[in-house]
Amino acid sequence: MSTQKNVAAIHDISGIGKCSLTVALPIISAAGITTSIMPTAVLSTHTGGFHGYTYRDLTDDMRPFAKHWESLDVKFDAIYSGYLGSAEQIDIVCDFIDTFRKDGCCAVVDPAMADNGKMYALFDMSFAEKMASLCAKADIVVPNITEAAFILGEEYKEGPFTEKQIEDILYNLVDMGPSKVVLTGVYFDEKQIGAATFDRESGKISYEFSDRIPGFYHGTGDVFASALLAAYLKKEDLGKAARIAVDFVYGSIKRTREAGTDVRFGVNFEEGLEDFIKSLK
Ligand code: PXL
Repeated sequence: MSTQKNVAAIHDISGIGKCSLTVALPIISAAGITTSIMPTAVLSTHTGGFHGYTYRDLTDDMRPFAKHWESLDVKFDAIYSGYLGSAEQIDIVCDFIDTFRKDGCCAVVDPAMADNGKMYALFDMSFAEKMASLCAKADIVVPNITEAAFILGEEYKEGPFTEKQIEDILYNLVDMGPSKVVLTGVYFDEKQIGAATFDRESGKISYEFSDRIPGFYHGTGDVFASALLAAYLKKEDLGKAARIAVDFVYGSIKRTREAGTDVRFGVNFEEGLEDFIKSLK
């Protein structure tokens, strides 16, 4: 009998828009993994394209949450952080990792803060610098191309990319501290897009692509990182986990495009969960 794995997921809850905890929880649970959640904020919707959203900051609850969890002697196989609302929340997550990362627990940081060359609403470049300090502490970082550039203090460049450009980004990120990187939004031509993975220990780089569907689909970074983490905990192979996550995101975007729904409301990942579960077997 195998023991069920446990992930501590630290992200916001956006009531509408399918991102952060509202995708992390169903996807990681579907993989048969326990998810312990620490909400960083509660919003009526995410901040990408909606106006008039509510924002309840939960920074003051985060340290008491961690203290209580510590008293319960809980163990995590992974700590997974995503959208964080402030520099103080980044400090809290750094301390959380110091407290709970033991016995093979890996810290996975999705520096969810930017896309398409721009920081998300509510963030500035000083936030990117602070996020770089959390990435340095992580075991695995999962940035998109924009986040990677901002974390490295480099200028954002649009693709198509060369292999050399992507590999330089992977090497530079690993030099900051994490032993593994999964970079999303990688493309060498207009037909395909996907992820590049790099594992410092094995020195292995892998590329996992799918056909490119035009347009911008909100929340796909969170769907990708959640599927990647779940698959990595099951398969223990970064390249295979990225392959599964790329296919899951591709299917989610395809269904959403075919349905013609407003992309601010997120992608239809739910109807891909059955195949996702099968791919983990
Ligand atoms: O990871 C995307 C995301 C998550 N949470 C909130 C957001 C966004 C992107 O805009 O606004 C609140």
